[in-house]
Amino acid sequence: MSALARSNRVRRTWWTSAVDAAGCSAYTVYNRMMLPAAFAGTDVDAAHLKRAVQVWDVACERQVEITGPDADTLMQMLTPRDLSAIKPDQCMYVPICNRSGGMLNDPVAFKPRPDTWWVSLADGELRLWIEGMAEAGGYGVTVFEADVQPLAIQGPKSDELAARVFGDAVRDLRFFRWGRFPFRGTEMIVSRSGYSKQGGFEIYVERQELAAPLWNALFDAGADLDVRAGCPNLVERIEGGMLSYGNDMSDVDTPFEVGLDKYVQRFDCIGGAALEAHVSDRRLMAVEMEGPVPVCDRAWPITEGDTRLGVVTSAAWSQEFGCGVAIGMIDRRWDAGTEVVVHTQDGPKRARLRETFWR
Ligand code: THG
Repeated sequence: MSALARSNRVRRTWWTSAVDAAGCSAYTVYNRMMLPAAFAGTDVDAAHLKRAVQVWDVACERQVEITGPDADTLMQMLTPRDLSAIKPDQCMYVPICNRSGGMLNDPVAFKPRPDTWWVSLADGELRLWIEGMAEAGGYGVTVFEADVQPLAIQGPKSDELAARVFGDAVRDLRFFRWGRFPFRGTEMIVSRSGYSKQGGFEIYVERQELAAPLWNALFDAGADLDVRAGCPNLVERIEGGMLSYGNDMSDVDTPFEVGLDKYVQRFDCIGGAALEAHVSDRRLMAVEMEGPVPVCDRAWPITEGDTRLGVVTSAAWSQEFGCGVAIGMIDRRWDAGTEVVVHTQDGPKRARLRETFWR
């Protein structure tokens, strides 16, 4: 396999040198930025993530800052999720839809200050959409990409590691809550969140000069916890049913089709009328496959007999569960338990539709 060509256009993060030095073996590009994709290999990385603790350079989760007196009003126009009862220390997973109800992004959002939102983007062009909507609607806001780079701590030993660096109070953070915790005479925003089901935190680093000290502090404090550099893990995230924008959904899919129906709570937003009228005939499901599972770099058709009933959008081999784990977009007429065939670039694989993901 050939290497990723680097250039100025593919932005480095504050930790790219450290990530290279830690043995990153593959990168992908996310929001025009370097995102580590593997270290020792997806399987070894997954097993380590499930037993120890990892530090992830997720600076590519860019923060779009919306600030000004109309920030709340604009933010509520952008999502069908009801934001009115958000607590000051709460993070929210918010589907963002276009006028047809199609998914434009699935960010995490929170308010670091009153009148200010940070929208923590998945891969896409959402900043331009938000800037355009703010401009067209005459909202009293400023919209820009903030100079913030998140670093994640993920894995079962995350609490221990975070407590050693930020103090024991960080253990009391609840899921999807954030707080400010001391580091080197300043404070950092830390939330209990992250793109794995192993538990952990995300640190929103706001100053480049603190990036290397934080990285080093985590590795110094966690040596006996077997802390390693890691990254969002393909196998673990599919086992847990965590969706990847651009892979498992795009702007042709509505929140109802990608399992985010519970976040469609109001229709007085962009795309609301389309969502209210929408009748969907397909949905994302878990798909269990026989191996070996090749790299899923294209949609794989799923058939039952002569009928095509959907596509697999992400897949990997799970050592833990001893099967191929996959996410598919499936016609609603087919139920869990159906035996199907998945047509990969390496040939057909037997598979079965499942109601639930693996964790
Ligand atoms: N953290 C932050 N920003 C992000 C991501 C993140 N931006 C990009 C990408 N990840 C956005 N996508 C997701 C997808 C899933 C979740 C978070 C962001 C997630 N899901 C929880 C789950 O599936 O268990 C449920 C969350 C909820 O129900 O509220 O955490 O990871 N900062």
